Amino acid sequence: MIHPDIQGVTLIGVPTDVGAGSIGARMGPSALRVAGIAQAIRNFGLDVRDSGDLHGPDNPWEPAVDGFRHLPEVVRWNELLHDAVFAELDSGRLPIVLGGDHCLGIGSISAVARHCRAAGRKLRVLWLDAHADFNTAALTPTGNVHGMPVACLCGHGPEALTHIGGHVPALSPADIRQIGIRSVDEGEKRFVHEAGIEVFDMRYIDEMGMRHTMEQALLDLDEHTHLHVSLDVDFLDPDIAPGVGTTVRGGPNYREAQLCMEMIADTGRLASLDVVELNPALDVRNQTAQLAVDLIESLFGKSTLMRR
Ligand SMILES: [Mn+2]
Repeated sequence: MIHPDIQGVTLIGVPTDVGAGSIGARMGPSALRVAGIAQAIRNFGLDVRDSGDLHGPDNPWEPAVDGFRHLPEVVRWNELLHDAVFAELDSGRLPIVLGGDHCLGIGSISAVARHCRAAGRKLRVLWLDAHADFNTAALTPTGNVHGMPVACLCGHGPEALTHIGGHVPALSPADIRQIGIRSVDEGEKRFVHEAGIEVFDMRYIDEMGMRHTMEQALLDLDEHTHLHVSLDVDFLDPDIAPGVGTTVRGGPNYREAQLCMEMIADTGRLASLDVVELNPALDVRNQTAQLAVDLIESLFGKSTLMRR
């Protein structure tokens, strides 16, 4: 089940990997389309519009400058995405961002936050990821901006990125729940704690189970809450999701991932979604894209429940 106010769903392809450490995520939108994402959502009786791909700058594949790789290109793609996501939300539709790498979370979620401020909605962001993505130019070992979107959204980053959406910070750490985290740089770890982001790492999921984890992450949602899911495909265990540039062992397995999605669906508050970091060049027979579509079906309310 999605948010009851939603008029329809719009797919926004963002074929870029300017923020990533490997190339290939630019093919993510095509792979998700080939895996049948539009029809899968149409099967719920929803009006689905594929708005095609955004057109931004090429990936120059240069080393970092002042701690950032490809900053002008990252800024441009995120400005384009911000405008596209905001327009869809403004017309009452649920945008699905087909990434592209996770730097796109900046443009997408800054637009969601702006929409929520204008509409007087509360916002809850679920960041499903193996990484905290809370690096800064000073902390990052690589300069790849896909490791920085949460920091940028919380106001820590270059002005050209933190100001997208017109409000700094775009997001309060209190609005974010991170789930599945298992690879965080040392300095980044300290910074996440200082910021006060609530993190459900893999140790927590191992000890408490996915059910309890999701109950905690979804606590205090009400009818005015806009729920945004930012799904980095590296959230999933690489055994089931090999098509990612930054795989980390020990992620949620198939059933845990399904339960995670089903419990989000049960809230009936989903109102926007990013699917990012899918890298078809590293995939095996498009299985990771197919898995992503499978999980999105659960996110939209497909259930294996046999109970009445
Ligand atoms: Mn990520």
